[in-house]
Amino acid sequence: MIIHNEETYSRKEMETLQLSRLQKTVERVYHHVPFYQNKFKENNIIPESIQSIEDVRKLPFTKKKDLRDHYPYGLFAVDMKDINRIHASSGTSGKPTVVAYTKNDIKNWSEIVARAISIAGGEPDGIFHNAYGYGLFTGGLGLHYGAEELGMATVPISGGNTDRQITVIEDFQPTVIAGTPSYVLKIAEEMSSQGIDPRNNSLKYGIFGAEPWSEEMRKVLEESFDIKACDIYGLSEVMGPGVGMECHEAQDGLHIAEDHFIIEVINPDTLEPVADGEEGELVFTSLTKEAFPVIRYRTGDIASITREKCKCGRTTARMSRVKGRIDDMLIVRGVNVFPSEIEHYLIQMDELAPHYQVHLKRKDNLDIVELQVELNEKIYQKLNGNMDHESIKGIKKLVQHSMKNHCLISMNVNVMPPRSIPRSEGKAIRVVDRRQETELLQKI
Ligand code: DLL
Repeated sequence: MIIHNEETYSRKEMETLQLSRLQKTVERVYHHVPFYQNKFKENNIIPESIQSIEDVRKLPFTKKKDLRDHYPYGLFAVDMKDINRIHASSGTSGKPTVVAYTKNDIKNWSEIVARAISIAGGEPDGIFHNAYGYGLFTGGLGLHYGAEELGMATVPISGGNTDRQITVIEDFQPTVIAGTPSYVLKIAEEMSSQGIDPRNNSLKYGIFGAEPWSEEMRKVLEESFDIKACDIYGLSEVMGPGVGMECHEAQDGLHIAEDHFIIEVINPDTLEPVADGEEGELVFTSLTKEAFPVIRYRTGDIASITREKCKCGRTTARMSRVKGRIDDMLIVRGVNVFPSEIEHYLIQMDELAPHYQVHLKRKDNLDIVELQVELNEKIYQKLNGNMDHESIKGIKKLVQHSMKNHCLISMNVNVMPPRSIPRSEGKAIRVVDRRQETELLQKI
């Protein structure tokens, strides 16, 4: 196990390093990004205002809208001649957000991801099967450069073409697999359906993230492949994958690369900090980025943090699993629920496969929730594929009951045959929100 110096710093050592890097970052954006300079001036801030690490709270927040408003290059802090790489996030609504890296940024990012892979159990002499999508998405190239930096033999297979993924896993003998948990689960499912035992291969560790996933999904993935599965977190605006990484020793929260980012957790309504251990919105300030520094970026992701030393020996702050994005939270008849909470309970039901989708419609000004679940393959075989069988009604009632009990929402449940819910090759689509559309249709 390689533990880097910075990962075991005392709080004081870490904060001293963070303060000097924060001062440089504030100086940089003040002089090179008019958006930040204007915002700082509105708040009476000059670079010299930052004298202690707590002073970060004097700085104004940055939101996704600010990035969109300056599409594509308006928030870059260096000239285009110094930009080495550009990525963009998919942008489900409107324009994507565009981010950039200098040569030095790529070097830092690669080192951060190399560190993350080794936190998760990866070793330089291993083989890295990278099933994250390559392209504008930061997942593919981010993990690729990190794995190479660590010295692993890196297989840039990208997402999709599941048959080829299986052949490569069988033939190339990877030790680590990385991808979205939903897609890697699809690989396991496909292997089983081809009569290949996914437990019977060279894989030892899984690095999964880019979408919310539950503790129960971890168990499913670990058992499916006989691996240790760890959570990786990140977002393009802040850097990409590697901002946080769970260690394979404790699997108890994601270690934040605090030498490169300041993490805060705030109440999204009052914008005040919440106590350690309490859930809130994650906010990040970059400390070493040159091309695209971000100041107090509001991620929209809900999690909590702890600063207690981890069993693995690292002292860096750890964030909990991300429950979901505030935007993805379902608010149904006054009750708030995240898809990851639905997943938590669904996966515990042996009758079902670990796939689901929530469909939202609107009728007579009321939200209607339909939860689509899939019957487990073995039960389906037992019933000879008869989906009208009495026991299907029983399963439906069971799911309805569990959702009402645990998530406090009444749902229409649709139990579907195995493999009916679309699988994704990247981030899974858990919620299909047709409320606006169905409301409009009713009005016509
Ligand atoms: O998803 C970066 C990434 C790539 C992370 C590969 C991990 C592995 P974006 O496409 O910009 O970047 O999406 C960022 O995805 O704000 C979260 O809402 C969500 N997300 C990322 N990692 C996790 C995770 C990449 N481990 C957005 N758990 C973030 C839950 C995650 N949600």
